[in-house]
Amino acid sequence: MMIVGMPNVGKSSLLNALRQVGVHKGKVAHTGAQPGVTRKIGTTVKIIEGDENSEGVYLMDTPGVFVPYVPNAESMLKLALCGSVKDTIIAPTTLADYLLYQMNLYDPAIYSDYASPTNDVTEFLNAVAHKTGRLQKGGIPDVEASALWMIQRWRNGQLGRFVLDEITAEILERERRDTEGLGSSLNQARRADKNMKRQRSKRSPEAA
Ligand SMILES: Nc1nc2c(ncn2[C@@H]2O[C@H](COP(=O)(O)OP(=O)(O)OP(=O)(O)O)[C@@H](O)[C@H]2O)c(=O)[nH]1
Ligand SMILES: [Mg+2]
Repeated sequence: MMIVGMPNVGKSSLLNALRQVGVHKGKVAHTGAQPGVTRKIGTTVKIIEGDENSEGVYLMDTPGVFVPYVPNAESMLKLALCGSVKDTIIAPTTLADYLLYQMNLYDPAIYSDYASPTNDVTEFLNAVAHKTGRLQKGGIPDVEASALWMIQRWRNGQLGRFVLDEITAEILERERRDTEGLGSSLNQARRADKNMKRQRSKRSPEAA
């Protein structure tokens, strides 16, 4: 079997856990709290012993593969907040702004140790910086470090445990329709690409 999925979702951890439970052996795959820890397809790892009737079950770990299209900016922010993309891709203050929006939807009281309820990310990060001593020379709040710290705390489950997606029957239906549409437009794009290549090779066969 092959284990595939988005970066940093726990594929290698799952492989290690299945091996531990199945054949009582220790960790073989590297794991870590950043995307891109696994860099290539691993060798097969036995997770169920064989017997006279079967050869057992083997598992292969793979590097995370990011979705080819992210439908909108908010989905990208959610993925980044969950650690699917490297933290250098989106500015920490932008991510913290989105986290603040989500925490406010859930319950502003979850950050009451660091800041008063607010919708203003600058005000929020300034308060966090002062509260946690993240200050630069001259007492200037280090908003970037404060943003990264808050994001990390949220990822560790220390700022409320809630789902970023709003899940209702209506939303699920819309999502299903959107992905269906995406599938057919992807197929259309592939067909158009194939046609173009065919036309081109007809015009200049030596280039094909
Ligand atoms: N809370 C929680 N954390 C988990 C779980 N499984 C894995 N993790 C953590 O999630 C992080 C990523 O785990 P990995 O197993 O390295 O994820 P991956 O999918 O192999 O990541 P890439 O190889 O980078 O694509 C690590 O910090 C794990 O400790 C889980 O079930 N619950
Ligand atoms: Mg991995």
